[in-house]
Amino acid sequence: MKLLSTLTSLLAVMTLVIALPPSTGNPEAAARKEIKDYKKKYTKYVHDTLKMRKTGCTKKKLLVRKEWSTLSKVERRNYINAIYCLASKPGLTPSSPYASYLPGARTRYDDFVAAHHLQSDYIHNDGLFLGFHRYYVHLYEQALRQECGYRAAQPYWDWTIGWEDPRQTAVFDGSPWSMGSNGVFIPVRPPTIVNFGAEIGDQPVAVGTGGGCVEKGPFTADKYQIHLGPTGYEPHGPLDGRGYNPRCLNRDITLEVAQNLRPSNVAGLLGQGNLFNFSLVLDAPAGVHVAGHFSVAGMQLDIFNGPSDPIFWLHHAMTDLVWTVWQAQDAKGRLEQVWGTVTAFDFPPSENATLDSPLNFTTIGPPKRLSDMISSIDGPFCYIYE
Ligand SMILES: [Cu+2]
Repeated sequence: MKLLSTLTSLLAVMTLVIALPPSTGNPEAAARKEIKDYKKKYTKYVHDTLKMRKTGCTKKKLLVRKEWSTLSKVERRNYINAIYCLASKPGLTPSSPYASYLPGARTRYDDFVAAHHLQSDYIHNDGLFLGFHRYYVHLYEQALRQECGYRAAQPYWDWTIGWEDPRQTAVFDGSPWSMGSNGVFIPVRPPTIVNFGAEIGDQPVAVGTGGGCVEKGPFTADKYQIHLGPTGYEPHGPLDGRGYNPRCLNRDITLEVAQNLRPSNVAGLLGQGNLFNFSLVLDAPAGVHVAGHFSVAGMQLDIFNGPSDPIFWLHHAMTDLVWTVWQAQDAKGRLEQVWGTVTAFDFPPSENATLDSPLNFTTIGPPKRLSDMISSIDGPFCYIYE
């Protein structure tokens, strides 16, 4: 009898152990669960808000932005082909007032790089950053759809998948259905000197696992060329990176930096209580926005011309995802929050950002105000992250 009851309680303990979530003792698994809960609340918020809507952004009209690895091979090729299309069309910049300042911008794709280049000092490390980049990704998604026959939504790169080694992921594995591989490994080379701007100055960054032209997949030198830059790292291209400089796309996947893309970094970010703290954590040197760019490196080290690498759009869709999910945790309190000024690191010192602050999209879209950018399901926007 005693043995039986001991056995029973032993079994009960074992069941308890087995029933415990696998996250116990594993901070990254626990963080994944936290992110999932934040996303659940976001999805519910969107569906509850759109439930009664008859006009504007309705449930029917929602564009569903999906993670790259969840797309079928056909869906991924459709997206890649639309990028080729945009990169093969003549741009508007050569016949615009910006032509003499940015003579290197030739294609429709270059128009998007040029718009970012021209606005760079006003839309990074400040109160306009999130709003500008939300519309910027939207305009790109719209161009793919309206000018290149793409039917789906802008995909995103979930950084937390394969942060241990991004080279092994569906995004970077170099297959025809990836966003292209790492750059060719160049073993002996000095670290790249990045121009971080007035606040930080010029700094070397760690050498990664690539360094040369993208080696495999859809964006190798024979299939894809970039034209502008470098402007944000040494040595600069002609005319400070504004001249025509056709060349291969370069990458240098850096595993030390990808360490900052783990689930606990994202969960910590989503747990911030106000937009000021959220923005500081997002954009800290070890924050996920910087880490997304700097773990890919190559052209992702060039703050002016970073959109030259098509991975930029998947990274910024994910950056927008975290902002969107964060906003939805307390829509009433968070949608209208504004912080900071309208110049990068407030240099030169500028006025505070407000909901009336203007945003300029040069040749790719009409001017907007920050207030137009705060909701992903109002104004020009109607999308949901799956
Ligand atoms: Cu940017």
